[in-house]
Amino acid sequence: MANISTEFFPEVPGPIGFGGLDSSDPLSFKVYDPDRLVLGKSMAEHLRIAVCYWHSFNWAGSDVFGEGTFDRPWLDPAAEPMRAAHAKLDAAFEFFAKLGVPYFCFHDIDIAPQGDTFAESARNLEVIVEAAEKAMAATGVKLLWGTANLFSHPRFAAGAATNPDPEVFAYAAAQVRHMMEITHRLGGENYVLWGGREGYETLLNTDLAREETQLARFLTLVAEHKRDIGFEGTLLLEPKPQEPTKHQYDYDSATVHGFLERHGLAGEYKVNIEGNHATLAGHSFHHEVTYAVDHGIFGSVDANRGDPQNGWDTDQFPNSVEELSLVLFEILRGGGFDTGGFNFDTKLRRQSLDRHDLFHGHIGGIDALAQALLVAARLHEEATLSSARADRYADWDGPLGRAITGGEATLASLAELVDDGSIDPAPRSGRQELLENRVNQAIWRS
Ligand code: XLS
Ligand code: NI
Ligand code: NI
Repeated sequence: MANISTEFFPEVPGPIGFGGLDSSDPLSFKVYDPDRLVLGKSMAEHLRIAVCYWHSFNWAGSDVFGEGTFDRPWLDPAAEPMRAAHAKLDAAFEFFAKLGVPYFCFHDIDIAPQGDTFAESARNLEVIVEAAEKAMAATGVKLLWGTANLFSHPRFAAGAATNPDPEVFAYAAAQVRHMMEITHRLGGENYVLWGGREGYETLLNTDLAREETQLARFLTLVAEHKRDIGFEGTLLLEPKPQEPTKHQYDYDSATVHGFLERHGLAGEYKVNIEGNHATLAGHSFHHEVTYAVDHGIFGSVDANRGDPQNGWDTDQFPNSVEELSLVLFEILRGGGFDTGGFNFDTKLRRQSLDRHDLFHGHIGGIDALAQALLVAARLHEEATLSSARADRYADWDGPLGRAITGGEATLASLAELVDDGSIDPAPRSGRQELLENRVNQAIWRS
């Protein structure tokens, strides 16, 4: 196992610098220049990049057909678990610092080994969190969000909050309570709940209404605990339509929104939107972000992408400037991130074996986001899309529009206007192709 005092990435000397498009150094940013001002804010402040602990440091590259392929010595089952956890933490913080990003994210079981009892797991976690606190202070890397893993252990096979066994609900509550407190202690800016197994495998044994009530109860307890401990970060739910369950209750942003409204939780939670989850739900990444921004529930983003030929969560590094430009455009339209950011919930491909590949994946994804930010800023400055939208709805600010939305108009009063011929609407062009061209031109010119 790697000696904890030696570097894991010795060939990467220091923080990845800005090299510009003419640099031939693959270990340099081509577009991301953290201090560069865009619309009055630095790129770093706009993008608030985080690295995720789980895929990058706690996954050996296994898939359902084969074992791990990556060089992650601390994942060797023969390694002493606490020593391995320290080695993993050292490598992770070395990576965060050398990549030069401001944030990281983790689940409880990513960083500390699970013990035979809850108390032992909690003690292990406390020890590693203390080491993480020191590493954060030494590197200046901050916590974007923490979360509890309520899906890997066999006890969660039938869900956590939605489990038919209330003892599993209680166990999940204990785990979340502990992780919320740790997130608070580490100065985390958000707390995430991804309901990986809050769903069903078959309706034949599932009571949908009961499971929904249980989930609402759980999320209410979490919101109450947030107040009890004085955590001022944002609570985030992460929508996903399925996988590992056949159907997940947090299907997409609109489903989560309806759930929150139904259970008196509106205002307590926002959403953490993941690119690949959006496409799994049959939406675009653009759609999910726009829905959340327009309904006041936009919180944070798990930046990644799927593969259009695969129907599962491949969690690839984001690399489409076209897709990300529209995502960034909507985020800027909503005023930018508050406590959220772009977390790289991304997995290397199984054949990406070199230690450097982790840098290449992140560097490319961060550059794609930076370029998309430039495009989005240009679209804002040119007001291309905002003026087209405003023009399209302008008549709703006129007397007829105001009478309808203000509640003065009735079906009868509207029918009267149509009957006497004073209303005879002429169809107008939506000008989609023109707008698509404008977006492309902004991409080409940025
Ligand atoms: C899995 C999710 C997971 C969450 C955190 O699909 O994206 O990684 O982000 O539990
Ligand atoms: Ni995610
Ligand atoms: Ni995912």
